Amino acid sequence: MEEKRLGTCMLCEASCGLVLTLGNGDDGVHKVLRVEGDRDDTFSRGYVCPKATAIDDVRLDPDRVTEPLRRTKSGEFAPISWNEALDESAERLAAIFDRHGPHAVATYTGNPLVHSYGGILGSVLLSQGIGSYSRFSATSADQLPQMLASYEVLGHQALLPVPDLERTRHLLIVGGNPVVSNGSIMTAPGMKRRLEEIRARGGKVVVIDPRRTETARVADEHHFVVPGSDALLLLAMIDTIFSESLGKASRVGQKIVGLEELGRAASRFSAERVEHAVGIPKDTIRRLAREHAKADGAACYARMGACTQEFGSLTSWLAIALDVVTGNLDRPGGKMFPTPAVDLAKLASRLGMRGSFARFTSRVRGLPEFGGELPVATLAEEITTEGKKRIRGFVTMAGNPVSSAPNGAALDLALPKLDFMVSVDLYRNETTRHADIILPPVFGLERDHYDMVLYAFAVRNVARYTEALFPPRGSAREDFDILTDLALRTLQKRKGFGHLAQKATLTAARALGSRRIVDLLLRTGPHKLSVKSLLSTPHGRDLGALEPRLSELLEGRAIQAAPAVFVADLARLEAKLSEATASKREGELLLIGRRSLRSNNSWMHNLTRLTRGKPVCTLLMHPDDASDRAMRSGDTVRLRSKKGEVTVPLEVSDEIARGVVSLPHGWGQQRADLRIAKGHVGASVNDVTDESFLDALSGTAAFNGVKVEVTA
Ligand SMILES: Nc1nc2c(c(=O)[nH]1)N[C@H]1C(S)=C(S)[C@@H](COP(=O)(O)OP(=O)(O)OC[C@H]3O[C@@H](n4cnc5c(=O)[nH]c(N)nc54)[C@H](O)[C@@H]3O)O[C@H]1N2
Ligand SMILES: Nc1nc2c(c(=O)[nH]1)N[C@H]1C(S)=C(S)[C@@H](COP(=O)(O)OP(=O)(O)OC[C@H]3O[C@@H](n4cnc5c(=O)[nH]c(N)nc54)[C@H](O)[C@@H]3O)O[C@H]1N2
Ligand code: SF4
Ligand SMILES: [Mo]
Repeated sequence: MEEKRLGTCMLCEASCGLVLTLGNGDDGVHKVLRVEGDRDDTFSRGYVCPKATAIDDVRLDPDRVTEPLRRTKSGEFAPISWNEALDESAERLAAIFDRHGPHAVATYTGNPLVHSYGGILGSVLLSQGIGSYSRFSATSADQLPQMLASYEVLGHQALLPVPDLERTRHLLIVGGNPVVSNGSIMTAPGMKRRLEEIRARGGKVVVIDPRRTETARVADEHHFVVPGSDALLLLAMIDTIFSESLGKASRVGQKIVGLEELGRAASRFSAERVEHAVGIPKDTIRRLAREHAKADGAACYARMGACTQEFGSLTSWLAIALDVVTGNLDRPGGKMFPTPAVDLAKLASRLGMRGSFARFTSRVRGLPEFGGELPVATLAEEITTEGKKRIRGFVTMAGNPVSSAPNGAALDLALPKLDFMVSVDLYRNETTRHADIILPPVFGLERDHYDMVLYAFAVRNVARYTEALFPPRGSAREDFDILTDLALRTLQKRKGFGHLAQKATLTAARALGSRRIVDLLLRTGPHKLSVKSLLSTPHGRDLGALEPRLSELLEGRAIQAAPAVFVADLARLEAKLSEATASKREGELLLIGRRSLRSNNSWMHNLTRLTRGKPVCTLLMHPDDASDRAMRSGDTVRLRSKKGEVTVPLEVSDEIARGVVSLPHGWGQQRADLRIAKGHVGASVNDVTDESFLDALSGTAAFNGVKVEVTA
């Protein structure tokens, strides 16, 4: 018998509503037989991408871990009971804490937990509860510079402004490919249609990217840019706005400090001066500035490519500054702040937790803390470098840093040096294969879903709650339950009688359970909703267009247009500008990343449905660069940096700028225990990226702009 049920896709940030046909397959297994977009969903309106069709394949993947596993002496994994697994993990972690102190146990939170309310709550409760001073996450391989920009400019790391996509007349996309990524820190299902709608109402979409991306192809204009030069471009645009008196900052309606200083700083980087380094002619830079300033609602959207590069923090700052100067911050059609039904940023504000930067630094390399976390680029050396505070115990949650951190190969070599490692994950991936114990979580349709984090970045105020459709496979448990249980047991096994507040918090959280916590957050949130009320509107609740709310969020603070840390970092940019005019080394190319619609970071490659067809992990190269090297599409080439080398197939195309090559991340599962993924062509780009090539200000990995050579 077949039945139709509603669900939410949690594979990326778009949060599409799904209509799922459940029934028994030919193999007799109860499963999802068909996945369709929910046309009645108030937000996604029927949109889905190919990944959604594979959502149940992950649940049923024969390689999925469904019982707790312990690594035996011979290196194989053998099933054990939950009680044994949790107790042993807690005991080993507690012993390391007691013996070596709070730096010696590290935690790493991976990307998928953002898509699970229980997971995100559980990971925060664990990292803070056990009292680790060595916290890491994918943030420092991703959006950290954007959070730092918000922290410095607006005084709160979680106040990330979002383009008002439904009303904007001018969207400048710098280093994002939303048609493929489906939008990031800009939750909006159906990105292609939404971009087309901007154009249909007479607006304009401009893309700045070293590759003519899928997004560039639906835009009005695309400009190739030299990787890592976006800060120069934005400074030159801001300079044009100041020098031609096009600014309208007063329209923001808030106290703004540092505007003059911003103008002075920008005046050092005129369009004439930077055009060569940026690769865009000065007249075009000026025109882009004028169009941005004059549009009736403009937004500068800067994302991954703008963050994970040498000047990620400067670029992220200038992307906000451009919208401040042109009076587009907090304005309909500009960049705005959603009012989510669970308003975590507001809650954090009330608790005085607006973020922090450089309160302390990492032991080995002195990289700055951000929001209590250290950059993942320094994780491997914190494990391998001797000293009292060396990391000896490690907890990973939904992460795969061997594949996702810069120079993951070094981490692959470092992890065996740990005294103990426990991982909460669906798979024995490149990272978790090093764990002593793996704890299996439920996945996707096995749990309730409410997008607690991503609705805070939605281009419309919306809410949708869907319930679990399947029981857990094997003995898998909710991330929330695993993480809070592990934290509590670890504290209980520590010597002495301390940590009373943490124990009380964890006990209370466990007693409530994640669903009741979300319910409480919904009830006390700005829209006064509840799980029950959301369940009565299964196609989602439209809570209206974004509304100006910056004054409420600033709580009396002024906007800092020219924060001192960024102004000081301009010296580094200045040095780069001088270097750019000097000639580069013979044969040198700049490596950038790429995402594919059918792939999700490092972990959906074990599914036949998504991976058949031509290989995705190819090195893109411009025809002129290829002919210089007498190379052709299909050749197997060697990609080499100062950190490592991989062998990958070449794809020659003029969609990539001359002097630039592109390889997607997350491939090269040869190291993992994944039968299908092992067989794919490709390699891990992070065997080539460099843990010392960073946005030096924030410590964020610079995946884009890595100097490489390509040989036959
Ligand atoms: N070179 C290069 N490197 C990059 C990037 C790049 O563009 N270029 N992108 C960076 C970015 S933006 C990110 S976000 C990171 C991602 O990097 P990570 O967050 O480190 O890793 P993922 O590849 O997302 O792997 C996630 C793991 O979580 C598991 N998982 C999935 N769902 C669940 C769940 O519900 N619970 C639990 N417990 N586990 C689950 C999966 O099985 C998988 O093993 O990579 C970064 N690395
Ligand atoms: N299908 C799919 N969707 C995903 C993911 C996935 O793996 N697959 N991952 C999810 C995650 S974790 C994230 S963080 C988001 C990321 O979402 P996006 O930021 O939209 O995704 P990317 O494809 O990484 O886009 C980065 C763009 O920056 C460009 N770029 C590289 N270097 C530079 C530079 O120096 N300057 C400029 N201007 N551009 C540059 C690249 O060519 C690329 O087009 O996507 C999410 N959605
Ligand atoms: S865009 Fe695709 S992966 Fe993302 S939520 Fe929608 S269906 Fe899922
Ligand atoms: Mo990400």
